[in-house]
Amino acid sequence: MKLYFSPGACSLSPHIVLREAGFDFTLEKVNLRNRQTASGVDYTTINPKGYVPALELDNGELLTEGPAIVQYLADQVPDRRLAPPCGTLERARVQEWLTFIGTELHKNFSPLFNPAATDDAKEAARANLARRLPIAAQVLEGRPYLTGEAFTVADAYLFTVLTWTRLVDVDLSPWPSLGAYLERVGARPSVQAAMEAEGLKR
Ligand SMILES: N[C@@H](CCC(=O)N[C@@H](CS)C(=O)NCC(=O)O)C(=O)O
Repeated sequence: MKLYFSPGACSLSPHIVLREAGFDFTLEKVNLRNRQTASGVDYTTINPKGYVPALELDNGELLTEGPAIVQYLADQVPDRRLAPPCGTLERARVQEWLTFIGTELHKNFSPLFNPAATDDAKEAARANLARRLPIAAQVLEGRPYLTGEAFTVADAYLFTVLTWTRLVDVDLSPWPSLGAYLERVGARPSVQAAMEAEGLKR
C-alpha cells in the first residue's frame, strides 16, 4: 500500500493507523501548493480530488477520505482492535467521533490555515472550535481515549487535528484533558514513528 500524504496534514491520521496496524506500506509526499508528488507526478492524475490523504491499495485501487481509510485499515486487522466490529453500537460510536472530528473540528481549522479566508471567517471558525473542543475535552476527563480504555482510529484523527492548535494559536489551556491527551497519544510508538517519518519531530 502507498499513502499519499503531506507532513502534519490530516493524512497523519491514516499514517498513524498504518503503523498501529502493522502494515508494510510506502509513503509519497504531496506538495499541496502545486499538487506535485515527490516523484514529480501531477497528483490530480492519481487523485482527482487533489487533497490528501489517499491510499493506493495493493490491487491498484485508490481509497480516499480519511475516515473511510482508517476504518478500512482497522477492518483488515481485527485482532489489533483499532475499531470495534462493523454493525455494533461500539462501532457507531467510533464513526460518531470520526464524523464529529471531520466535520466539526477539522473543517473549522481549515479557514485558520487559509490565507484567503477573511478575518470574519477565521473568527467564526475559532468561535466554533471554542464551542466544540470542550465536547471532546469533557469526555477525555473520564477516560484515556475517546471511546474508552482502548486507542481506536478516532484517536489517530483527534490527535492529528489537535496538533494543529499549536500551528494556528488555538489555546488548549482551558481544557487540560486535551493537553494531557496530546501527550498520551503523542507518546505512542506508532505516533512517534509517523511524526519522525513526516519530519515533524524537532
Ligand atoms: N474530506 C477529506 C478532507 C481532506 C483534507 O482536508 N485534506 C487537506 C489536508 S488536511 C488538503 O489536502 N487540503 C488541500 C486542498 O484541499 O487542496 C478527508 O476527510 O480526507
